[in-house]
Amino acid sequence: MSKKITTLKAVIFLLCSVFLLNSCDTETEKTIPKVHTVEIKQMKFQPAELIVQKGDTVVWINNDIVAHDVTEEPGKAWTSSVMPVGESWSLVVTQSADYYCNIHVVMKGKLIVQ
Ligand SMILES: [Cu+2]
Repeated sequence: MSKKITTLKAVIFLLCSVFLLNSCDTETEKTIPKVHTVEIKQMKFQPAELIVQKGDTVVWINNDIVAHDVTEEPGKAWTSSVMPVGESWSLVVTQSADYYCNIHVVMKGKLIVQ
């Protein structure tokens, strides 16, 4: 009885391994989403223009001395809400967008999906 269970466990383990290996193979064929970082510093988004692939994640980090936000322009389709100093906020990018800081409207940035 216990030998059967051991064999069964071995078969399940083997099937899982094959499955995992297969999913690894298919993963390498796709474009693996990247994570990009935009630093907010000295009242600027750095870099202000960022070229990304669809599905990539952009992380904004507020390394300035005042609070900022990241808001889509012109429709406010998405917003980080207020980001205190030291906070970060991320977005999975599906389309190109212009954005700005709703607190300091002169601060502008751009996401370009290629
Ligand atoms: Cu700001």
